[in-house]
Amino acid sequence: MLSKAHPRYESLVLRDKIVKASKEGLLADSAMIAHGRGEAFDYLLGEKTTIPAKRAMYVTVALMILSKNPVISVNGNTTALAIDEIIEFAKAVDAKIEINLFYRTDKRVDKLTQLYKDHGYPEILGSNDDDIMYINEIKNPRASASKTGIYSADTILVPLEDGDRAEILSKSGKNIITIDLNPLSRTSKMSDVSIVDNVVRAIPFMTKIADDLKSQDKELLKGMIKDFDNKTNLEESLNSFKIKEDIQ
Ligand code: PTJ
Repeated sequence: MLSKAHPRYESLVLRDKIVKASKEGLLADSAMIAHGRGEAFDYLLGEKTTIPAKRAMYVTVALMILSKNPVISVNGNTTALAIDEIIEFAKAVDAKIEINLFYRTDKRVDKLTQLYKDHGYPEILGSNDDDIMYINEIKNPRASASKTGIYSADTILVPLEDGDRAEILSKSGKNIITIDLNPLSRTSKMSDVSIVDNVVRAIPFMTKIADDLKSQDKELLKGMIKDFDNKTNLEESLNSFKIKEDIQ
């Protein structure tokens, strides 16, 4: 049993979630490596949501509200860390959720599909029964997508992504948004909007602001999107990292 008094309590809770999900067969073999990398970046970020991350999140929510068919792509890690928060956010912005795995196996897809059902979300896309198409006609699992979901989406939020699929998606002409703690990753560089933050902080923050933005004038939301420059914002995100600190 973890003690709340432990100085690294929050971080240990997330580790526990990942370990449990791994034992249940929900995760890719390399999921813990990905999580550890994220932890290291988050540590250097002070485990806080930065101003550039918030700016990117406002633009994300605006984009999702204005989109015709916004989709949230989920994998093993994102699900393990924030399944309920993702479902809540999808409802807040009227987006679909699709399982899209880098290391796709039928067994993992079935388990994840069942988990979303158990959490009150039976309409999950990307399951094994779904109508699978291929983005840009690339016949590899990284390009696979549900016909009514990612394949026909105009905006896709792909948290915690690998660079290859982000690249395939970004070439498809859709708006690609990522949440990745690594501002130097290929995914962060390839995306139209990159949120350099932990998914466990970013998703609930976006749910919180969705209500406010939904009541705003559409022209205001369009203006926010137009004024946003991902490269500049990524540079600002990179400058938020504490690479140098006094040892006390
Ligand atoms: O479930 P699958 O089969 O789709 O596989 C998922 C993983 C994550 C294993 C796969 O996509 C992968 O190997 O990803 P990468 O290339 O390791 O990239 C993951 C990125 O997410 C890295 O840049 C990490 O820094 C970042 N990351 C890790 N944990 C978090 C995170 N970003 C935001 N929040 C986190 N909690």
